[in-house]
Parts: sequence; C-alpha cells; structure tokens
Amino acid sequence: AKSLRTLEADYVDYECDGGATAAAKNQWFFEVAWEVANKVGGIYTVIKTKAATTVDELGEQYCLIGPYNEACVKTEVEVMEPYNEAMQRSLSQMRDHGIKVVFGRWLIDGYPKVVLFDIGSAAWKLDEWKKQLWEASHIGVPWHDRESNDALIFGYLTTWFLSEFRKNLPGEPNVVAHFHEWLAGIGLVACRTTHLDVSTIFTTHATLLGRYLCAGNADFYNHLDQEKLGGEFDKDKEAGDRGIYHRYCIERAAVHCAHVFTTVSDITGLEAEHLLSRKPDMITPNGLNVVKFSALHEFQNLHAMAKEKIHDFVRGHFYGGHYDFALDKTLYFFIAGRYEFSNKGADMFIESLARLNHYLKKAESDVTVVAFLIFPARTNNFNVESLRGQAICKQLKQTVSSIQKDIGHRLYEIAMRGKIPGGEDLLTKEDVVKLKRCIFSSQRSSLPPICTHNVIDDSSDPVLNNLRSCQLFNQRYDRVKVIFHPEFLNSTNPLFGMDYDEFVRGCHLGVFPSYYEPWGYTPAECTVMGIPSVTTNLSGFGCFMQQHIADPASYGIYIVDRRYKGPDESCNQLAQMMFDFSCLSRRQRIIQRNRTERLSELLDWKNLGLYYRKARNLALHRTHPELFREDVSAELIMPKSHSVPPSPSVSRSSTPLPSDNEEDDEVDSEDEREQLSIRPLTPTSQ
Ligand code: G6P
Ligand code: 1S3
Repeated sequence: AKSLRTLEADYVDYECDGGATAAAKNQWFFEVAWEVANKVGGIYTVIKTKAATTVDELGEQYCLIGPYNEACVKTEVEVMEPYNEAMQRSLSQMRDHGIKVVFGRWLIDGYPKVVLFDIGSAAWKLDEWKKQLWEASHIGVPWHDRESNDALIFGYLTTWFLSEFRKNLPGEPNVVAHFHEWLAGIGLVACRTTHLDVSTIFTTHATLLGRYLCAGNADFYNHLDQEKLGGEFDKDKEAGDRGIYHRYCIERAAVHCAHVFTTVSDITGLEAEHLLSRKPDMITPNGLNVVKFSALHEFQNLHAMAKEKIHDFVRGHFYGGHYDFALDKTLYFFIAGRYEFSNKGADMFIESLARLNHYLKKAESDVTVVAFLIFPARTNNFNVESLRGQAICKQLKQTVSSIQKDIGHRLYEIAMRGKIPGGEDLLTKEDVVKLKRCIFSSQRSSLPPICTHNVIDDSSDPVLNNLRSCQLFNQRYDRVKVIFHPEFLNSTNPLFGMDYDEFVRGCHLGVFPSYYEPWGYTPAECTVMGIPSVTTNLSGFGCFMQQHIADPASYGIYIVDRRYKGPDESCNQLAQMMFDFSCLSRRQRIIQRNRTERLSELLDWKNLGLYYRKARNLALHRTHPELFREDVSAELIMPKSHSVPPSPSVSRSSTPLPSDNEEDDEVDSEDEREQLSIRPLTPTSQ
C-alpha cells in the first residue's frame, strides 16, 4: 500500500501544475467573496495571501469574483479586457443589460484574474431578485438593510455570470464555485435554486449568531459543549431579537445548499454544527504567504531595527521626568484587531496587565512592560500631549546633533593647531543654555497619556474605562505602562512612523486572549515574523497550534485556557504567562523567537492550500461521482513530524546565565535546530 506521504505527493503533483491538467479537463474554478480586492477584514487576508498558491495550482483556470469598490480598484487592480472568449462573451452579455462589470488582474502575489460587479449598476433588479429569492427559499430581505440588499444583488449577479460563463464554454465543462461568508452566500443559494451545474463550496469564517451571542453575556461554549443550546436558546428568536433573522437565514441557507461546507477551525465547526445545524465536511484552516529570508537571522535583525523605532516613540511619550526606565530592560507587548472589546479579549488583557503590574512591583523587577492596545475607535485626531512629547524629543535630538557637530568642528580646529582641547572647548556656555532651554521646556505636570488620540466617546469607551478602573495611569512607580492607540498604524503615522507589520516585528509579545475568534490572524502574523504570542483555546489558531505542536509554549505560542477555566482563573494564567515572559533573559528571548519563526512553515499556504484542494475535489466528487474519485487520503501530512520539541526547561538549563556581552549572540544550537514535532491534521469526518 502507498504511504500517506506518497499519496500526498501524487495529489500535489496533480494539482500544482499551473492549471495544465484542469485546462485539459475543461475545469474552471471561481472563488467568490465580498472582500475580493475590497479590504474590510480577515477574509481579505485569506483571499489575498492564498492567491499565489491557488494560481500555482490552477493558473488561468482560476478567477476571483467580488464587488467593485472604486477606491480599491484604483490602487489594487489592473483593469483590462479578457482574452478568454467565454469570459469576454459573458461580460458583454451582462454589459448589454446595463451591468457595470470590470475584469482585471489583482496586483498581488499570484496576479489572479478578478471579475468585479458594480452593485449600484444592478440596483434596478433588486425587487425582481428579492421576489425570486422569496419564491425559492422564503427568505425575505427588508428594504432598510443596505448590506443585505447589496449581498442579494451581488449574489444574483454572481449566479448570472456563472450561468453565462458556463453556457459560453465549449464541451462539457466542470465549474467549481467557492463562496465565502454569508455576504457571498446568496450566490450559492441562487446557483442551487436555479439548478445551475456548478459544484459549490461554502466556507464560513464566523457565524452571525455566534458573534452576537459571544459579545453579549451568554456562557456560549459551555452551552455548546453541553449541547444545551437548542434547549436553552431559541436560535430563530435570538436572531430575531438582534434584528439579524434574515441574515441568519441567508447564512443557514448557504450552509445547507452547499455541496461542501467548511469552516476555518474546529471550534467554528462546533459552533456551526449547533447554530447552523450542519457539521462541516472539513476544516479549511487559514494560512499566510510566508516570506523566507535568505539570511537565517534576518528576522532577528529586523526585530532590533523596528524596536529602535518604538524606543523613539517611547522616549517622546514619557518625556519630562517619566522616562526613568531603561529601554534595555523594557518589553513591548501589544493587542490589536477589530474593536470588539470582549470578543477580542481586551477586557482580559487589561485586567491581567494590572495583575502583572502588581507581580512586577512585588518582585522588585527592573523590567518595564509597555503595553500597546491598537483598536480603531472614533476619534478627533491625535491629542496635543502625545504630539508635544514627540516634538520635544525631536527638538532635543536636533539640538544635541547640532551641538555635536559644532564640537566636532571645534575639536578639529584646535587639534589642527597642535593643541589639546579642554573642557570649555567642548561644551560652550551657549551650548549649555541651548540644552537647558530644551530640558526646561520638556517639564510636564501631567502623567504621560494613556491614549494617543482624543476619543470621541471618551467617557464610555471600554478600553479607557477599563484602564481607569484598573488604575493603569502610567505612574512613575508602575512597572506596566499602557498606551491605547485607537487607530490602525500606517507608515505616515506622526507618532510611530511605522506600519503595522514593522510595529509587530519591533514588539516582544503579541497578546490576543480572544473569547470569540474563529481563526485569529493576529497571532499567526506574529508567528511568521518570529514574534511570540498569547492566544486562547477558544481561538481557531490556538486550537490548531495545540493540535499540531506537542508543546506550543516552548515555541512561543502561549495558550490561555478560556474554555474550561473561569475568567478570574484565566486572568491569573495570562498574568503569570506575561510575568514569566518578562523574566526571560535576552538570550532566552532570542532563542524563543528563533523557535517561533520555525513554525512559519506550518502556517504557509503552500501546505494549508491542500485543504482547499481537498474541498474542491470533494465538491466535484459529490456533483459528478462518475467523473471524480473520492479523495482517499483521510489524513494529510503536515510538514515533518520527527522529534519531540525541546522543552524550554531543557534549553534553559543548557543556556548559560545571561551576561552583559551576550546580547548579540544569535542562538542556533543543535538543540535549536531540532525539527518540530507536528501531528497530522485530522479534518472533521464527513
Ligand atoms: C535581535 C538582534 C540582536 C538583539 C536582540 C534584542 O536578536 O539580532 O542583536 O540583541 O534582537 O532582543 P530583545 O528581545 O531584547 O529585543
Ligand atoms: C473573521 O474575521 P473576524 O476578525 O471578524 O475571519 C477571519 C478570517 O478567517 C478570522 O481570522 C477571524 O477570527 C474572524 O473574526
């Protein structure tokens, strides 16, 4: 019998031929999502980062379908006319009916083809399609829900296009359409209710009801675990109470109409099983487009460089007597994401920071933790105090550098005359006055602000209120300092001057103690940059890591138990994890980063793309069993599965005590080079 690895190899060879086999077999693949060339949230990341791998597999047989968003198209899409005849004819048939549809190439890795529909241009069809949907499924979409109306138009446009395209293809084509999330779901429902010969896949990245229930006070997972939900919650009523009944119906219809249903993680699979009444056929975990540097330690250098920029910000923020901690002993922690305060675990992060502050003070630690919270909230721009700090810092830097230049010039002149310069020759009275002026102007009577912006709803903002109630005010005696940045970062930011990726690289630890997180790209992004992170066993990413790595913590993936522990216990666990992390020496942190970065392979679409291939094959098999065999490889091998990973204690005992001159020691011992122990992925049975 063939080994699993051989099976996988056959499978991959067949699929990764740039679409040659698919073209020869007249197979066509579409992926449909509201976030194609339209940045909204996580699904954009999924589609964008996966494109290169999918194009490698499917070449010109692959095309993405999304809505037309002029701003994004202008910067991200190269608009052109298609050279494929079927595509050309389909688009002109739709254009003949007044539909504005753009064809082009998305300017991302893989350069995939995109078909983008201008939703507004088909608004006149809304009532007709609403009627069709009602007659076919009894789902009614209210006039006032703009998003659902757009989803409806997008859905019917997609189906119209797929139908034309199929008709315009020669012979007996096989078309697969993969729809993401409820916003694209109506297209799938319409394909099925109009009996279009298209093999369909639906992937949900979260459930509507799950997100709402978690954001409320429901003890969500315990209900799921105990299978009580049906008994205790009336799903229709819960959806109705929240005004999302029709959306919930669209989602449920798409799930049940799909030939293949997938979720991004097991935990969302469990949620879907209870809230949408269908167990996923398989799990399609999210990957990333992993960039490998030719120099092994390049990511470590990038960390040091980015950290310097964060140091600059911190100097400016804590000016005027509050910059009394050693940057060499300062650690940067951060949380970031969509502003869903409790779903993203910001509540737990703040409470645990307060406990960490206490632990560090009690231990008389010389370590300072600066914790950044990055969530977009409504603001009236940066606040004066934050800008002033940076300006003062800049002014002092300029003054010092001009004095430095003058001193150099004077030294040179004096030395040229054969004299030895004295103290007065170095720093003149004028220089001292200049410096004093800068220093005096940098005095402040207030504490360094806990927020960089003027938040519009300051008095009701959950982050600010929780920081206040935990008394995290950036006092001098606090070992934990906090900075709420209520806006996503970009390189034109006047405080940091760095984009999000660079900021992440410069930090020491990402902390994402989410309560509701179907996957969670933030810790995954940290991992591929070699930055350790905290996640939870309620996040898809956390569960995935727990499932595939024997000892995640030894690789810098710390998993807080939010599933079987109460909130207070979980907070203690998180505070302890952060405290333990703050006790690591620099050498240990470097080792940790090396290990974390080695997990990248596990998250690379080059490996995880396999699950999308499996889903496509399964959809083809289900619609055309006579043409497509069922994929027999029940378990697919993830990269390498050799040794047990070295535990931190083993590595620490072999690590000499930190010394002053070890800082730049790039650790890559035998122990460090050990392969990861990765268990095979076991998709949910079908
Ligand atoms: C990287 C750099 C080292 C630097 C270290 C700082 O590894 O290559 O030169 O010493 O980062 O690490 P830390 O955890 O203290 O930021
Ligand atoms: C969802 O976006 P979110 O932040 O609303 O989809 C993402 C991509 O699958 C996923 O990473 C995230 O957990 C979900 O919640």
